[in-house]
Amino acid sequence: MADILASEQTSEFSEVFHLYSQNSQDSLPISKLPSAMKSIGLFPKQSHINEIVNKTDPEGSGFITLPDFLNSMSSHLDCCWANPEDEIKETFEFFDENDDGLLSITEVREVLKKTADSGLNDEEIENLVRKGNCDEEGNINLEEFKKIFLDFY
Ligand SMILES: [Ca+2]
Repeated sequence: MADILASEQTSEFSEVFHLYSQNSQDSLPISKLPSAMKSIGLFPKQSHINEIVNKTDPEGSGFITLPDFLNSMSSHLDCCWANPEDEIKETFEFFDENDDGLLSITEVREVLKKTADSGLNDEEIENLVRKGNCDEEGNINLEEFKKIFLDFY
């Protein structure tokens, strides 16, 4: 599938691959995969990551090779080559039950817990929540919510 990628994309993806694989030239640690994808404009959900890992690293080595990386990126362009902002707005509105355009910190925590199929623990959620600037009442608006969420992605 990599041959359907424009050569420009291929070189961009290779560059990112090498950037994130720093210590080992030929393989990218799976743990760096989300960051690598994010830096090429993909916003994969944890389920996408899992799918890639299952396909490319069935023996659980914890690494992904460059050809596998390129193949995975080309087959995932459709599903995650997207700006997640619309999805974030929808999520925000869904949890903003009283429609005042604000979410309480408690609500944000719930959102992160429910949407995070990444197994974030309480401490990680807490760190994400703290990144958003809330007002005196502890409410957070859509802009701040986006910041939290984009970091989370
Ligand atoms: Ca509200």
